[in-house]
This record gives sequence, structure tokens and C-alpha cells, in this order.
Amino acid sequence: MRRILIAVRNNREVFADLFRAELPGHDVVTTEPDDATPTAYAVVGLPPPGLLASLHGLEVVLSLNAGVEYLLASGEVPDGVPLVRMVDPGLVAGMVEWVAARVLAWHRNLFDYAALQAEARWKPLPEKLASERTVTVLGAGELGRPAAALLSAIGFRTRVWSREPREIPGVTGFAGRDRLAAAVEGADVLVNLLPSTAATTDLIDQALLDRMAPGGLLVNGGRGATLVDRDVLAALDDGRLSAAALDVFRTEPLADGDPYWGHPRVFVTPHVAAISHARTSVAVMADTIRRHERGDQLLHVVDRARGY
Ligand code: NDP
Ligand code: OXD
Repeated sequence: MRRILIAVRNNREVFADLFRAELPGHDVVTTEPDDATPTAYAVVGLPPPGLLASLHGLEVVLSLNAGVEYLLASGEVPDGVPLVRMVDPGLVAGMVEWVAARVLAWHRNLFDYAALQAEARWKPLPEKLASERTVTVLGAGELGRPAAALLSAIGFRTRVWSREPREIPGVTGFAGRDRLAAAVEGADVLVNLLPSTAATTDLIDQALLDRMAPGGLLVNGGRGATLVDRDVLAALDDGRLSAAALDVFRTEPLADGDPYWGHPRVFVTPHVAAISHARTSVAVMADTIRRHERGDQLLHVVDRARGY
């Protein structure tokens, strides 16, 4: 009976019961028993330091998160043990909705109308068609691709940027660092859905923001480390950006007194753009365990050299 340790932060028993229903022949535990049985599978979100390193007999680490920079930085996933990141229909649906909600709210002036209502002002604002706006999505992965496809279906002129060329019907693709500026040139909206790696840290800086059309929207659903915060704030203050919708931050929770909190053109959500729903994510992780035990190739194994 192989052991599955559920070490997610919240709702451990809910996850454990779902795993027991999916994989009845396994020993599903929520704390590590003090015995000699190896822990074949660890299901983790952001595990406490030392937890992964303390386990023996690990065969696969299953991340509840799509982004695994924290696990990689911990250095605790043993060499040779696959780290499988979360790719789950619930996560995709959440991110696509959040990105579309933020882009449409800006496009249809809903942020401005909320501010006007607070002053009881009846003031129709100029409107544009979606087809008159360009949206660039940084990242064309599991989340970036469907987000770009939906924005394109709504009618936006849509571009994506990735490391390798990616084909998405109706979307213009750009690949490689030397095509980043071209991907962002003249964009009205810049959406970040990149993972946090050495190559993406501080990528969105003043020089890149200056490539956008004046008065645009920045949407960050990827990771906080990709933004140079002072450059974003400066662009908001001088009108180069008209708004920023931010879900992720360098420090989370966002510190009291952080300038993003009180900025009238910043719209904060507390890292909720896409959450891993227990039902859909356990189905995906149980499938990974079945694949492993059948000897099939695992899907969505993190490439540690690339960092995602
Ligand atoms: P994927 O690994 O599927 O996709 C990542 C994309 O980024 C790929 O298209 C990849 O290019 C591109 N990329 C990575 N590095 C570079 C680079 N240096 N230059 C250009 N392109 C690059 O990840 P997901 O789509 O599943 O998730 C993306 C991120 O979203 C996660 O890592 C996480 O940080 C964040 N996230 C945030 C959530 C939230 O609630 N706010 C929830 C879930 C995820 P290529 O296609 O060529 O490999
Ligand atoms: C993730 C996240 O990476 O929730 O899954 O940020």
C-alpha cells in the first residue's frame, strides 16, 4: 500500500477524502506517521521548510500550484524525483475569467464608472470597440493560451509572447527575448502570465512599459517578481499607464502601507485569480499517480533547468 502524504496548507481532510475515493488502495495521510513506511507521494502547496527533505522513499512530488518557484528555491525536491506542477481545468477556468474580467472592466470604463458613482456623477465616457484595442499576453502556456484565445474571440487584436513559437488561431505569436519589444509595441493592455524564473524577474520595467500605447492597462496574474514595482507606480503616476490590475506581489500578503494599496488606479486582488479547486485538482493528481504506477510518462513535469 503506497503512502500519499497530503501536506497542503488548507482543507487537508477534504483533499485526503477525495484522494481516498480516487485511489482506495493507497494509504492517504495528512501528517507523517512515525513509522518506517516510505512516503511515495507528497502533495504540497507551500510546505514548511524541512518537510520534503524529511521524507524518505519519495517517488513523485505533486504541486498544488502551477508556479513552483518556491519549491525549486527550497532545494528540497530530491534530484531525480519528478516534480509535477498543477495543470487543472479549474485553474485554467479561473485565470481565464479573471483576466477577461479585468481587461473588460478597463475596456468598458467600469473602473472609472465606479469612481464616478462614488461622486454621484453621471458622465458617459468615450468608448472603443474591442477590435480597436491590442492586448499582449506574456506567456503562452496552459493559462496564457486560453486567456489569449478568449480575448481574441471577444474581438481584441491579440498577441502572445513565449520562449518557443506557439500557434493560437486568431492570435499573433512572438517568441524569444529579442521579440519582446515587438510583442509589446503599441499594446493597449499588457497581461503577464509568465512563471517566476531568473529570466522573468524584473522583466516588466520602464523600458517595456514605454513600448505600450499611452494610457494602457497592466494586468498581472503571473508573479510579483516579474514587475519592477517602482517603474509601474511611476508609469501610473504620469499617465503612461491608466490602470493596473494586480493579483500577485513580491511580498504576500501585500504589506500594510504598500503604495499599491492606496493608489487610485491600482486594483488589487489577494492572489485569487485562479485557485486550485480540491475536486478538479485531486482528479488530476490521482491521474498522475496512476500514470506513474502504470509506468506511463508523467505530464507537466517541471524542467528544473528552465525553472518552470
Ligand atoms: P506554463 O509553464 O504552462 O506556461 C508558461 C509560459 O511562459 C510558456 O508559454 C513559456 O514559454 C513562457 N515563458 C517562460 N519563461 C519565458 C521566458 N523567459 N521568455 C518567454 N516566455 C517564457 O505555465 P502556466 O500557464 O500554467 O502558469 C503560468 C504562471 O501563472 C505560473 O507559473 C504561476 O506563476 C502563475 N499562476 C498564478 C495564479 C494566480 O492565482 N495568480 C494561479 C496559477 C498560476 P514556452 O511556451 O516557450 O515554454
Ligand atoms: C499557482 C498559484 O501557481 O495559485 O497555482 O499562484
